Amino acid sequence: MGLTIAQKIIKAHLVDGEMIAGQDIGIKIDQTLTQDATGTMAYLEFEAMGVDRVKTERSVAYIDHNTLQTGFENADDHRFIQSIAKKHGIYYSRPGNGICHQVHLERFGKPGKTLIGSDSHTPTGGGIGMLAIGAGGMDVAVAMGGGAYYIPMPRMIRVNLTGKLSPFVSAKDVILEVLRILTVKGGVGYIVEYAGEGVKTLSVPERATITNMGAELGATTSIFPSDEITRAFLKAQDREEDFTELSSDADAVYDKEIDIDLSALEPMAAMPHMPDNVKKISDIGKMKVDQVLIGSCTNSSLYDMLKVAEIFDGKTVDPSVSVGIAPGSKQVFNMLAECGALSKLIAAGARILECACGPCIGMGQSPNSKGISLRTFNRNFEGRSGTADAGVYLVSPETAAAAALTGYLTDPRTLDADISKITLPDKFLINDNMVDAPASVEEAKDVEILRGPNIKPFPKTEPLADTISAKAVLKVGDNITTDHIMPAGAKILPYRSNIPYLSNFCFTRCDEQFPENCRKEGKGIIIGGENYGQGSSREHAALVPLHLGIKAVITKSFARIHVANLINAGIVPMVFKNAEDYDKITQFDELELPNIRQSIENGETVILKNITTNETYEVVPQLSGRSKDIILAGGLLSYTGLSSK
Ligand code: MIC
Ligand code: SF4
Repeated sequence: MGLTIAQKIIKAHLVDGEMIAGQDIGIKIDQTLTQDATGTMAYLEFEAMGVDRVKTERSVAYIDHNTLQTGFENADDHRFIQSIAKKHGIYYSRPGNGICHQVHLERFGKPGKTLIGSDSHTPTGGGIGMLAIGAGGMDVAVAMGGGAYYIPMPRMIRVNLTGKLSPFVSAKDVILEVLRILTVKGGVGYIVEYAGEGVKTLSVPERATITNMGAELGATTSIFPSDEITRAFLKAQDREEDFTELSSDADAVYDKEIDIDLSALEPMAAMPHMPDNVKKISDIGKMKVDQVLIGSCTNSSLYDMLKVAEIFDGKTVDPSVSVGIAPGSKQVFNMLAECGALSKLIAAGARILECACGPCIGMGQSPNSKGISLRTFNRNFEGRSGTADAGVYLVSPETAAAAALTGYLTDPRTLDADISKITLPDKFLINDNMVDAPASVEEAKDVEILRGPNIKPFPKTEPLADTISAKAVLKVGDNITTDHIMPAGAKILPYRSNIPYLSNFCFTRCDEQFPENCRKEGKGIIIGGENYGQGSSREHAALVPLHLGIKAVITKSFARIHVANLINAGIVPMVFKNAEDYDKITQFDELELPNIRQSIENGETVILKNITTNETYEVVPQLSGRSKDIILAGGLLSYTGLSSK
């Protein structure tokens, strides 16, 4: 039987398990990336492992999330990461060099290699045929130390692309269409592979937009073939030697297939407050827009920026709209400046932001009250923009630019600009002077780790108790995101290295009293609906509940990275055997999980007693061989003998 592209890469990296869908496999990791908001924790964990030098082919630490620096905290964290990178063999991409995924695609990603990153949009690398997966910080730390990365062997979805995108219809519209079809939970347990004639009509930055936002499907990752277009991109990045051709076998078997005719697509938007709430711009109709933001790891390539510059050329942005633009990397920014496109953006009245995540993670540029914000980003979760009642629409750069000029949601096909002549350069501007190489093994001994007062130890874990008795301190509905669990934004993000402080904000978007209730009770169980924990890879969404005494999370289903983070933190993830039992539990019911330890040891379902109502339900631990042992030990660090106790 033939293999898909992803299966070929997995096969070449398999170190544990068998490639049987749903069963745990361990794969060797060639490259890792971290960003600063998850990086401090990942490096504290790496330090705890006592490994001198990373064992990967390439590990890169990026600074791109926490660049607002409203106090000493972030600058201290940057210095910590810089020093630890230097000491342990990790390349360090300085603040100002750009968003991790954009820079990694440009300068480091390689077709056929494996990459895990402590950020859910790591699949951007799939745009050049890399098996690039988002993971929790602890998993990245283990991979840096040479350990395998464990995932359930994914199933495969094939997206057959035919035709060619029409002018002003964009790669963003392709992924919005996939989201419309599959929804935010449709990709859980799958790798999405793009195939068909339409593939060769898409450039690498366009492919990367699609694999990037594939994260919103809940998929393990997304991947494109590596072909002549990939070769041309790598050659233009002066690294043709990194190219390998990759395609699926003609008789490869997929579990699901979707057909998309690129020629039939229209400009679309994901409406508030979910990336799969997708409608055609023409169906949404006329709508006043208050803010337009162009950038983020989804749509900040040179290609995207050049299109916007062309649309803006000689025009002025509407007086009622605030327009912000953040190029994705220093390479993009620099090239925009050199070719004069930056001047067109400035002249039109755009507010040029630093090349970083910025407003995508709520670091500034919050919209006005009840404001309508059009963004080229990938997430529009409620409140993520920093304005609780704002409505965020996710759109292509073309659609964003059109609204910037008219002040209204506008079908970009009505614009009188010609963007068809824009192509990628044969040669990108190569200047890696913002990437610091690590110290040599000899010099590394003398590198001092610079630790600011913002860095606090991570919470203590304990081996799993025989029986858990605790109240249902919180009950939430479907599609709870990690932004609900552990919000980000300018006020909170600087404290990513300070779990005790962060705990004051845990779940407050759902229940203001949550931290208080947990502290009062000292322990608790969370009850959730479908797709609990979707979105970010932030392990803080597990570490902070752990700090607040959460012992178990019982839901209808989980998102992939979050369930792994819960296990790593020693919190037991379980799903209701009968989904209707979810309805029978009320907040503050007294619950008990008798003999949970033994049931997990024996691989049995667990009994959940509702002491308040005198009912009994069955719940199924989301654990396999290795993760069972991790939970019994009280989390990954205890399992590897490295607990902070
Ligand atoms: C995000 O887009 O939510 C983030 C911020 O990039 C996160 C990581 C984080 O929470 O630090 C992600 O997507 O993993
Ligand atoms: Fe940064 Fe936004 Fe991309 Fe997350 S989604 S990595 S915050 S740009």
